[in-house]
Amino acid sequence: MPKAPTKSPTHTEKPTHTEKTVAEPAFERGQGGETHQLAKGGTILTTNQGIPVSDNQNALKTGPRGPVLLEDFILREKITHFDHERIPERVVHARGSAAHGYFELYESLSKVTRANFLQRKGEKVPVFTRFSTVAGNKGSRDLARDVRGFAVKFYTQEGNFDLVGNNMPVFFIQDAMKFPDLIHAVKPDPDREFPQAQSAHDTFWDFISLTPESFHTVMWIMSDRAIPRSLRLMEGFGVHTFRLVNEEGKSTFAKFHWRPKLGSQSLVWDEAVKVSGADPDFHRRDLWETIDGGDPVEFELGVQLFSQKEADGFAFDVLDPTKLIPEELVPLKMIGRMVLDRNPDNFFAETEQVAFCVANIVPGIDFTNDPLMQGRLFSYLDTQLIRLGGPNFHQIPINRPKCPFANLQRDGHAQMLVPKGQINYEPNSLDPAGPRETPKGFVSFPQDDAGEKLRVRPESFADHYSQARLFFRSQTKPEQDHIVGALIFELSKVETLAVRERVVSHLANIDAALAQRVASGLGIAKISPIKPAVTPKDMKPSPALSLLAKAKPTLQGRVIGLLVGDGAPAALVDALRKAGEKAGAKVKIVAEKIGGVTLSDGKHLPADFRVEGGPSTLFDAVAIVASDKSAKTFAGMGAAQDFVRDGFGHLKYLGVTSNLSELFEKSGLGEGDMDEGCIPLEKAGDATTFVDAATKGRVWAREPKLRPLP
Ligand code: HDE
Repeated sequence: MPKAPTKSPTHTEKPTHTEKTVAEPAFERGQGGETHQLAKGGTILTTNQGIPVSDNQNALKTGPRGPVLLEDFILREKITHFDHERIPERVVHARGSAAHGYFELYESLSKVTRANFLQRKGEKVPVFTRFSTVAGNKGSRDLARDVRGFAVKFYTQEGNFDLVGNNMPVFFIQDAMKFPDLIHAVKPDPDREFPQAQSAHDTFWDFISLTPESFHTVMWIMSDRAIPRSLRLMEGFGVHTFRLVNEEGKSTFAKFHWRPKLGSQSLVWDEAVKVSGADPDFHRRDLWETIDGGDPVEFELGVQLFSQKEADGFAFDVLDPTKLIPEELVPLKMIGRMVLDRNPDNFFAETEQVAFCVANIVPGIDFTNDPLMQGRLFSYLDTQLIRLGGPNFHQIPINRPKCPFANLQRDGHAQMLVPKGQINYEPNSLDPAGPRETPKGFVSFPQDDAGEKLRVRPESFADHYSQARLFFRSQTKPEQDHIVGALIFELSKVETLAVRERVVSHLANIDAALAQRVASGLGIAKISPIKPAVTPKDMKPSPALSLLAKAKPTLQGRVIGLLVGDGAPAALVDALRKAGEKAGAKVKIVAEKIGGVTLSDGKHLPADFRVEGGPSTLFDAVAIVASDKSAKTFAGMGAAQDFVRDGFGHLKYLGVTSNLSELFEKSGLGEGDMDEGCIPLEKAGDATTFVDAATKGRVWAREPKLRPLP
């Protein structure tokens, strides 16, 4: 007997991609056939050919239990489109998150560049910015130890300028020829397709150990810069030396820097590992929710400007992408700000289809001979052709210039425009109004580059260790410890002893004590020397390279987690929330149940997280507020114990009511462990003491006791 169709109501999303509205009422139909009339003017669901669909629940069959008919063009169209929903993910930087916004200029840069968007103080141009990890696939976790991409598309009046940078100012290699090797080495092994989104494995370190030029960037990825707290709280760099060219054709070199308005902040490694489990979308969610909540994300754009003469006097080559220019040598001049204030409407259409290209520059900005940059000039357009299927991807809304554009290129896969007329060539006399060259157009800087055809590395690129040493020695003690810890962690995952040993030998050229400590952590007794091509030099430490040296006390844009128990003192919870919000933080409530808690005044407090799903790793500072009864409940809950243990272990400021000693003991923390980062919460007034202390970020003095290093 055929079964009667079940009656279950469905909620179909109102499609936004069709705009077919008709005067007659539209219906929403449940799987069981019941209909709900939509509001007047509601959208009618159609096929891609515009044919109204009368049933979006059931395929066409011969009888209720009969076979599905091939004739069902509605089903076939829907499934076919679905089957083709994916495009190849980016071969690197596959996982990304992006936002719209604008760039606003602080003052005219007309002295150094004729770039139209850099002429008039206060002028704004739209931008689209995509942040990414490099090694992991599209679905990998956000908190992998990795470089972060920082790519900005400026939609200027004279075309798109893409500043396709990273959150580190240097790169692993000096020549584009090595890029596929570097990426093959770090990506999952070709036979087993793991490890995913990690550098802690043999192939990566094998390549590194044979590539001394990579050691400066290795110092950066072993530092906390590789595990940022948020995409909003990290720096960005254009990496290569660019050329700015003014109206008179005079050239000035430029390095681009992005600085987050709220300061930089990173996680500690154990925290990053746990965040990866607690919330693999930690960065993506943070960016989305911040903007969605109405808080714009802001970065300042700075430039280091210098002449050819100055460049000639530096101890390194400005064309070498493994070198940075210390800010103490060429100061940073802030020229504008970028405000990201709108989330994408559609992830695929915008974040996935955006096509950045190093070759997208505008009149007044030019390339240099950095061999890595030159290779990139080829790669990005090439990769878009495979990813986006043909040469017309510039017509996709997110890639389309916002200024007029016109030429005589025609046809090609997925042509979206309908060019009119007979004339598709130039010169022509038949279409005098058609597009023509202009003397104001892009002109390449007339650099005299004549030379022999050679496959060589310049001598001036040969010093591989001095800047690695500069970076390491410019870090504060906790930051140096983290580099040591990261190297020991990563190399302990390398199975081949010879690779571990080779890396340590390179480290000895950077800093003898660093190498000793790592060797000791790995149980390597003897470090064999590797002779450097150029003896490393001691450079004056650059405090600008340290995150902690520059950190300003603040909770702006940070998140405080309050673990609140039933019956907890209402006045204290309220005071904590107010003090946190006054300091610019978001305050999230964590409770035993997602339904929330009842406070001492009998009022109900809704929760943002159940404690299992809201571990302290998700917050910048945490407080635990309990009644005597709920303190007992927490003491018996593994998740509450972890909340305390990790909060303490990740060096956070902890606000605690006096009844929590049993919970602390169960978390492995006794009276003797309490330090200046554990702030007693007795009365409402203590909330400010806790919040003021928490602006300092972390209790660094706690770390050596918790994670002793050689
Ligand atoms: Fe990229 N890089 N890259 N890269 N890169 C790509 O382009 C490449 C390099 C960077 O959010 C790819 O559209 C080569 C340095 C970012 O969409 C590809 C070389 C820097 C993004 C490519 C480099 C970057 C990419 C993959 C060495 C920092 C993501 C998909 C010669 C200055 C952009 C794509 C986005 C993406 C090639 C080195 C930054 C394959 C050949 C150095 C931020 O074209």
